[in-house]
Amino acid sequence: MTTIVDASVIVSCPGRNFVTLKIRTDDGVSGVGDATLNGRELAVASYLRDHVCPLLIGRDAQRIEDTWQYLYKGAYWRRGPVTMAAIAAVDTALWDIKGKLAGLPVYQLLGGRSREGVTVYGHANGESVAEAVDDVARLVDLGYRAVRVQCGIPGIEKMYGVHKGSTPYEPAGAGARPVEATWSTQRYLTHVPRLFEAVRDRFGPDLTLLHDVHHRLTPIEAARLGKRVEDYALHWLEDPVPAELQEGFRLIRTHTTTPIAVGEVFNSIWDCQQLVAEQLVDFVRATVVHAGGITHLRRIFDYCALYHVRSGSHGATDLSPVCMAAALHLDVAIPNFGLQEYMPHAEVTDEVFPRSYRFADGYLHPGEEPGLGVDIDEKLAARYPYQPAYLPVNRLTDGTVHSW
Ligand code: GCO
Ligand code: MG
Repeated sequence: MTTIVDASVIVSCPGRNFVTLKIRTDDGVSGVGDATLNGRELAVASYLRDHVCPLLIGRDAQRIEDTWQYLYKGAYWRRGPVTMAAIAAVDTALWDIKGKLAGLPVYQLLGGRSREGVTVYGHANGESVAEAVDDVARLVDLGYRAVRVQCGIPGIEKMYGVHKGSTPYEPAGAGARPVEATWSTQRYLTHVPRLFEAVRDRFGPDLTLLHDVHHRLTPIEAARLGKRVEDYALHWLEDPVPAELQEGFRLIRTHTTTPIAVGEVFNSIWDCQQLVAEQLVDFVRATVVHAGGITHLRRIFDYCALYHVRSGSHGATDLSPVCMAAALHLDVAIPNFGLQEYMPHAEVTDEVFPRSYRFADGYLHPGEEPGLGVDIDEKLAARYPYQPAYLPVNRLTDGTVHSW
């Protein structure tokens, strides 16, 4: 038996806030897990420190499934982003430890490779359609095979997904309160088809294109948008509507053949149970940190496979390199992988999280190191203390709060 002797939570802000769990064993082997929940980081840190870490001491580090069940069923209060991020961190760290003890990269423990590399999509954006089209060219030159495209909408300030400069896009703003943005569905629906017409004109039919609606439409509005962009053959239209009402997607499905991706905010299999069983979506975007770790995410994707639904995991910069490493081991192993989002982290983030995964020719590769191939430099992390930061709040022009 390999006994857990220590579990500590590291909250740091190298470029942005991250919560990282480190578990140590009596064998001297340690593992890391990501527990970052953008804008609510300290809630997960407390859940771990105050309620989970003390329970881990003395447990067998090799019993991953049993520990998952112990934390999920044992809490009595099931699901929810805070609980599931905390369980995810423990689960991820235990897979890392198991890999190191076995001397194998985690993907080997998951059944081995199903593909040579993990196809990723990058983010292109611009204030205008012309700027966004040029940004697509930049990504194509970097070797990306799939590109998500967002652009500014005339009359809408601070549009989601659009930013200036070469630093990675970061929606969370530093400060004690969220910034506020405004929204107009009418303007958005008129403009987006022009963007994709221009992108297809310049790049032709072969480039894989995606777009993120970021939960802002109603089902019938989303159906209209999906229909309008059918000729531009999007690989997926992401989060067209907020997904609490799973049956709402029936309306979208009835009207359009544009594929739908959903689920970056999902934290359990139950969030997509109906969406998948009724084949109302094509890609599920749940990821390791927010959906209960490798153990639960694999369960979600296995379930998806029964219904022709593929993975399309979230990979924004608020998921730490620990989460990305874990996602890549799963991506490379599962039979129904679809696509992986990739937003490179800031240099300072990569310094704090030394990692073996690498980008080449449009693919990410998890690397061959035992475990996940990622760690946290705790001394360096301590130089970047937590800074309050929130995701924006969105309002209609009359002041009504709208989904951001
Ligand atoms: C994406 C996401 C992000 C989220 C962010 C929230 O598709 O990458 O929508 O941009 O807004 O991860 O924390
Ligand atoms: Mg998204």
